[in-house]
Amino acid sequence: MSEVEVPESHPRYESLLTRHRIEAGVEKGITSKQGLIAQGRGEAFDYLLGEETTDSADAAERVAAAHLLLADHPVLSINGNVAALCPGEMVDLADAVDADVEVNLFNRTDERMRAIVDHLRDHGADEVKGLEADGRIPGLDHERAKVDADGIGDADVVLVPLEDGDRAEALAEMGKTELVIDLNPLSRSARTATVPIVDNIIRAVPNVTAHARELRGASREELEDIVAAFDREAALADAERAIREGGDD
Ligand code: PTJ
Repeated sequence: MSEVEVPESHPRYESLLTRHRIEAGVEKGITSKQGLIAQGRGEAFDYLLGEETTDSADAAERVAAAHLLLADHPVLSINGNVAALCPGEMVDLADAVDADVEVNLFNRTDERMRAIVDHLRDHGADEVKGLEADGRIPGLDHERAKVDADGIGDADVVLVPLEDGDRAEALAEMGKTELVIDLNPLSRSARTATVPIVDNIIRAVPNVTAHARELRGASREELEDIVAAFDREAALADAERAIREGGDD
């Protein structure tokens, strides 16, 4: 038995663990109630994908790692679902690519902001951005637009997992390279991303970190070649095909 009262050999172990973490996140005041709905939506797509990282998602995760390594100022954006599902893994990725982490909420309240910052510190983060909120994303209403001017405001590459479509679009319009993790290949977030990663965040983040560690010795030219070879339309089409056909071939 582990964190959840189900043996790891259970065929739906990962899915049950994910649900448990989101539920615990709501109880701790980290995750919003809407986060439960978002989780249910994601879970349905993951079920259709066979709850596995497809070859195409793995390739996108490698491209995301290359972008993060090439970036001048990479920032990992953290919302209430991300904080509940993989806080330590996000901190580990930030270490691997020398990125900032910033809490950025759709349903922003001071209590949730502080709870998430503390939760990330408990999982090893030194500095967590987001409380300053002295920058704005143009074109969004007040609360959702708040960012740190020296965080997401200044970033050239942003990882935005489980984002709502409006804000993903607004960030893309600011000219930022957007790496999106979203199990729905038809979502606006995935469709506006420079690199759409159609995979469960629980699998995706540790895999981006593993790729980043493996690519750390690569030259700038090699990383640029990896980035240039990526075809986002093909990645989205692969994901949609995998969902319709029930996982990888
Ligand atoms: O914490 P907050 O206030 O910032 O709110 C965060 C949520 C997630 C509630 C908010 O951003 C929201 O409402 O998002 P949406 O519009 O429901 O979109 C979430 C997307 O993430 C959907 O397309 C889901 O399919 C996808 N998703 C859900 N769980 C996962 C996921 N993708 C990858 N891994 C998951 N575990």
